[in-house]
Amino acid sequence: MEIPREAEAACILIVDDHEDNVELLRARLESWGYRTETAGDGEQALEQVNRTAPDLILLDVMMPKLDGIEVARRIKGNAQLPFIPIIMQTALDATENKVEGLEAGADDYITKPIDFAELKARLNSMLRIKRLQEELEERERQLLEANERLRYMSQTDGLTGLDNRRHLEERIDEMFEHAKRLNEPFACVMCDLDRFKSVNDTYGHQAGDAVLKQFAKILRNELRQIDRAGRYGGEEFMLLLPGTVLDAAVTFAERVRKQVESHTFTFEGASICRTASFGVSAWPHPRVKHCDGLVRAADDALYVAKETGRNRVIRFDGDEFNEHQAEKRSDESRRVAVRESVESFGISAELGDGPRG
Ligand code: GH3
Ligand code: MG
Ligand code: MG
Repeated sequence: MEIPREAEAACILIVDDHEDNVELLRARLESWGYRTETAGDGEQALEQVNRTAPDLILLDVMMPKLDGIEVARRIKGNAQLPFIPIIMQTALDATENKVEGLEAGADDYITKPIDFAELKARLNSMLRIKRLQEELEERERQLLEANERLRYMSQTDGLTGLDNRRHLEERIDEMFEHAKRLNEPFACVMCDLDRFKSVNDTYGHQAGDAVLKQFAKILRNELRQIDRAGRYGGEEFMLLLPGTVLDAAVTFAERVRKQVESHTFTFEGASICRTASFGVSAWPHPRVKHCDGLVRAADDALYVAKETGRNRVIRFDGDEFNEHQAEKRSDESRRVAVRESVESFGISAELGDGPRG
């Protein structure tokens, strides 16, 4: 007899308590090219299935101790197992057995005495279904993998592997809401590499990229598992520290600052030293009402760090921050006063812009 294509390597487990039946089936199945395994009772069948799952089970219903119905129920109830088609062997007149067997999870049945042509057709059809099922599972797995890759790419900065800005913004909203709900502190650190443009100008853009990657690695090493770090813009990074008060966030930023200061960035044999500036804010704080305010506060503090010499950590609403803000305000009011006095002499501010027609 010709070997069915889909059955070439299929292994069929024959379960029957009558040795003669087992031998008869085994001889026939092997003559069709199938591999076979055998079990003389339900328990043995379960053991064998758990050891190596066959491609199909030809299962007798009437067996002492554990009958075929129970064996089918246990196999189909075991989520660890792959899909194994079960064909029940039932007596011709046992309609009840057939219904019970199908309900227990059997996929098909064949009546005894077995008609071998029918058995062959049923085996073929069940093995075809199994193959389709496996193809479907494989496609589903590939789809899940592709989705996971897409999700990762849409949330990650390609250069540094940290969160990208869009993802950071989603994160910070969630984390801030979470902190408020639990009434737990939440800190935000903005940091920016100092004079980074000169890295590109001196060593080239690729060296700049290498510095950004190494900088991200320093951040990653310093962060706890629950913290998040992301690339906010070109050479500007944002760190989110849940459960962290302002003092602790400043200490943390200071530690990172020192790490960066003492680190030698390398690129193709060149050693590059750089520093970074940090602005730190935290909630709860009387002047930080919402998430945007938290980010703005850290950003304002970073601005002050840059203005006051770089390679510094500035805390929002700290003495240095407030002094600088006060200076800025008095500069601004001086400028306004000068403009007003100029205007009071009837000279327009645009006067100097060009000749009058
Ligand atoms: P400051 O201390 O004021 O921050 O000075 P800076 O030079 O770091 O800042 P500036 O904003 O003047 O320049 C930032 C530079 O960062 C300019 C831009 O070309 C560079 N940059 C931004 N993104 C990337 C990147 O992905 N790779 C590289 N190599 N350079 C980048
Ligand atoms: Mg910079
Ligand atoms: Mg910048």
